[in-house]
Amino acid sequence: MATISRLPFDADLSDFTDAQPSIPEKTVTKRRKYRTVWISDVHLGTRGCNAEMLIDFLDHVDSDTMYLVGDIIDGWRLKKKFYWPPAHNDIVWRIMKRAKRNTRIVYIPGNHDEMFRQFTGMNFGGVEIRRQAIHETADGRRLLVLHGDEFDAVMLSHRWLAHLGDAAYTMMMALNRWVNAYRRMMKLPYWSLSKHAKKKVKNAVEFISDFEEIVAREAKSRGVDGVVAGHIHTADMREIQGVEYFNDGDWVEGCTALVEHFDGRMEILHWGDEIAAREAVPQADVPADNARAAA
Ligand SMILES: [Mn+2]
Repeated sequence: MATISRLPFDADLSDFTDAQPSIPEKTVTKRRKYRTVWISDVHLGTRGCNAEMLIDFLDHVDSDTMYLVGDIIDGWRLKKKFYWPPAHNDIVWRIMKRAKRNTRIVYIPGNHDEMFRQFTGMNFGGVEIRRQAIHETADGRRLLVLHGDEFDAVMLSHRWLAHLGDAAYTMMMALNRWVNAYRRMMKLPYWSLSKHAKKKVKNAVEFISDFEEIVAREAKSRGVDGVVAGHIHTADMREIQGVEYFNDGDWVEGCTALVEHFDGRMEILHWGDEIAAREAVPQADVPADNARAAA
């Protein structure tokens, strides 16, 4: 508590947004604009965070509303070992700048950034802190937005996986970094290790589908049309028991965002693929949708 109260929340945040980030904002002729963007599980403060990919995303995509669906900052890991490179500050800078440019930003802290939950209902430099939210899409569907760790206790049978998971996951992410550093050197596109591993490991698959079903059941009991969650680092969108289930994935290795188009249509953006598509087209800043359609 004592450490929290010393955080400079009363400081004039324009001091921060007026300063320049270490990685300058890209001058993109026309940013892709969506009605809504959801991102989560960024894990700032850890080596696993794919900050450069997220910076690239933020420099190419804009929205009327942006939801930060938890585990944006990894307070657990930061407590053990302080790690805060300039690129991580640049992400905070870009989010605050967006708020200043009138993007509505709703921050729903997760379990790794639960220290912000005590500020629920408050607003910091245009960033609203909420425990959960109801989002209404352009075509009038109501979506419950939450991080998803609130269901961990229900998933008792998988508790061992949560404990084993953290160590194993940290190791896998280290491996993922090496694999992708090598691939970058060889000019190969970004490749997600755990995306492939998750498909093959039976327990992980069961864990994910149990989570998805529990979350969908909760949404159904709350009488909403759908639910947007994060937490399990697995992007997905599908119907479960008559409820729309969305997961925006993560920026540790999946590097995905969930977006709502202006007509209410939802889509998962795989930013590694978007960068690859952009780089395959000779002219700069051609929207990846066009690049895909042309391919
Ligand atoms: Mn989480």
